Formats: sequence, C-alpha cells, structure tokens
Amino acid sequence: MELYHSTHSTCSQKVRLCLAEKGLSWTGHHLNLRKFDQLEPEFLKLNPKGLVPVLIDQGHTLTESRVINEYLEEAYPQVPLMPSDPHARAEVRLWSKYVDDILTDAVKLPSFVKNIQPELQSMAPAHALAMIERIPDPRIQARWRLAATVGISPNDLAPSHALLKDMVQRMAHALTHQPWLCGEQLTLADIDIAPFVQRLVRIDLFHLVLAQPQVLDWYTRIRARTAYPLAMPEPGSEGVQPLIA
Ligand SMILES: N[C@@H](CCC(=O)N[C@@H](CS)C(=O)NCC(=O)O)C(=O)O
Repeated sequence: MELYHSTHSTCSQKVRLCLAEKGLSWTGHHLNLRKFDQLEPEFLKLNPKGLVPVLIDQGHTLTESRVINEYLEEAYPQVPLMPSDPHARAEVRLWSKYVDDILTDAVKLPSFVKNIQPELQSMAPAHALAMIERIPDPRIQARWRLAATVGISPNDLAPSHALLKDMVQRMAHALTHQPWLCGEQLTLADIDIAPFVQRLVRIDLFHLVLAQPQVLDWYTRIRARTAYPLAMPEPGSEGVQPLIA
C-alpha cells in the first residue's frame, strides 16, 4: 500500500491511525502542504482536488479519508474497527460523517492561523498568490488567499471555536456510560475523531478537554495504545516541519 499524506494533516492522521490499529504496513509519500506539494501535476493526477490523503492499494487509487478508512475495514477485516450490531455500525457512520462534514472544516481556520499563515506571509506575495490561483477548489482557494493577504482575524475564528466546543460536549455525552464513542470497543468513530481532539492542543483549545473528565480519560487511553505514536506526531508539534521526506 502507498499513502500520500502529510504528517500534520488531520485527514492523513485518521488514515494512518486506521492502518496502525490494523497492523498494516505501507510506503509513504510525504507532501509539504506549506510548500504546495499538493499542487504538483503528478499528485493532481492522483487526486484532482489537490488534497491528501490518497491511498493506493492493489492498483486502486482512493481519496477521502473517511472512504479510505471504510475501505480498509472491508478489505482488511482481521482487526475489526466496526461493531457487529447494525445499530452500532450506523452510530459509527454518523460520527464519521460528522467528522467529515463539520470537523474537517472547523479546524481549518484556527490551524491556518498557527501553521500556515506565518509561513505564507513570509513568502513573496506574488509567488504565494500565483500558487493559490492553482488551488482547484474555490472555497479552499479563498481560505488560503485570506491567510496570505489580510490574515485571519479573531472574529473569523469564532464559528470554528463554537463547533469545536460542541465536539467536546458531544463526546462527553457519548462517553458517559461507555469507554469508547460507540460502545465497549474502539471503532472507526474514535479513530476518525482523535486527530481533531489532539489538534486542540495546537490551537489553544485543549482546556475544553481538560474540563470534561470523560473526554480527557478517552484521550489518555487512545494515546496510550500501541498504534497511536506510530501514526501521530507529538501533540502541538505542528510548528515544526517533519524531517521525513
Ligand atoms: N474530505 C477530505 C478532506 C481532505 C483535506 O482537506 N485535506 C487537507 C489536509 S487535512 C489538504 O490536503 N489540504 C491542502 C490544501 O488546503 O490545499 C478527506 O477527508 O480526505
């Protein structure tokens, strides 16, 4: 299996965690998103949207982290990450959809302020804007342009902060009577959301987790799993560019 990914990308982290929990080995191709590796023609052939992660397995190219994780579950069921009960399976899918529909976007602006904006603003503006012009999705282009020009303001972050606060509350509610989000076993729901909980460290919102003992306990337990450090960088380390090629 080959994985095109970025160390600090939450969507890449979801897939790396799934691979690690399943004990699957893979060859990595690391993209530095701050240097626009995702816009290289060779990568755009794999994913015309210019987004990581991309998984290649048995000659098939797969995009979309949630779809990739579902594929891994079906293709490599030896270590199951879905419950057997249909109702619990539906609950896992609802969490995965929530991560995909809401959280993936919610972390973007706060993450940009910390991780992307400083580097973008230190580039020659003409170069940065020329690269941004090449981003295929107009919404993503607008986010990069905001960061490269006037900058993201505290007011811009308020909707993201509200959504992330809601994430922690939803988790606290789900974890009241069970150790993992969908029951007694770790599932794709926990895997899909874990990178977003860890990201709270970098964007100065981890106090939300500290205020919810069940969520803090969940985070401590998922970090203690053997798979976790194989897939995840140190919490809060996003300012440091990875050394891996
Ligand atoms: N829905 C997609 C979202 C992928 C995505 O947003 N990837 C980000 C990193 S987390 C990316 O490649 N960003 C590049 C960019 O913003 O140009 C998925 O889950 O795979």
